[in-house]
Amino acid sequence: MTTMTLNDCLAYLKENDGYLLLTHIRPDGDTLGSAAALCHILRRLGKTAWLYDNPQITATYSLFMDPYLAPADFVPEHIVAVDLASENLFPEGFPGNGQIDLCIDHHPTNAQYARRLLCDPDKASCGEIILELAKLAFGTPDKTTADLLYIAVSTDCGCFVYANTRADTHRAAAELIDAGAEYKRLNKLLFRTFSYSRLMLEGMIYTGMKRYGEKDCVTVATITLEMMEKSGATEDDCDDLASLAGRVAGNRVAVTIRELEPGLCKVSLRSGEDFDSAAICALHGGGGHKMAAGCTVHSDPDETRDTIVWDILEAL
Ligand SMILES: [Mn+2]
Repeated sequence: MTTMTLNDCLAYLKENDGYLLLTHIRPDGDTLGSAAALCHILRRLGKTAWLYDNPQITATYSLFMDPYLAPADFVPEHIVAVDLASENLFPEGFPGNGQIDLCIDHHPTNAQYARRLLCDPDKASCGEIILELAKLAFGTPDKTTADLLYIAVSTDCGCFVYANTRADTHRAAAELIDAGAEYKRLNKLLFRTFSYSRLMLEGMIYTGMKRYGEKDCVTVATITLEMMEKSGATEDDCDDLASLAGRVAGNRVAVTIRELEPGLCKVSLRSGEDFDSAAICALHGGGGHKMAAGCTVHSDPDETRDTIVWDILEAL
């Protein structure tokens, strides 16, 4: 494995041709926007480049990705993984034994599975690394690059509110807006538009929230199979449900219980730094980080709630 600088990386991309760009499983705005922007940049450099046709691209993003999706008969010469931290995150249908020539990533946990690696863990999004490449290649990104990279940068920091947001993240966004990114249209589409089913499901989740402990500091949100069916929600509508319970003012521990099948529930915990969510989940064979952890419990949602809430109240 060779570690690359931006200059090395651009030289490598200019030297070769026939690129297939990989996005990760359950693709988000960063992997898709970054890979599509890189694809566009490579084409501007006169190269043949396509995105692997990731079967899990959701409706919101497919419009932007369509011009770049590889035809079935494309035979790549070089494979580049984008925002893809380890081999178990390869997209559905991609052979796991494929040799990856280059990986461009921002995860500090990158598993160094590719022959060459350009990784900058100080960046909030992979899009910010691709922006640097675009600037190195052309001085300034064109409008298409700017739109695609705005999707990447803004989604990975939750529209500039997640803890990974830095001054540099805002600076990158400002550069993209200066380069013509349609940020108003994209913000509306990406952050202020939801499917009707998602909103119905959220309504049911809020209605069913329960609170426990001193000053009601433990909030429990439950998503049952019945709620999924009634709302018409699919997996695409279930992004970030674990953050809803934590929105309640005064909350210290947010518990989200999702019924996966009858008698089996997935539990997600979110807390501040003053509570060890991972320790609670470890009691049930799960784990994670202090402020975000998860486990699965073999019982129905009500019983799962009673068990987990008991454990949390004991620990508080
Ligand atoms: Mn990312």
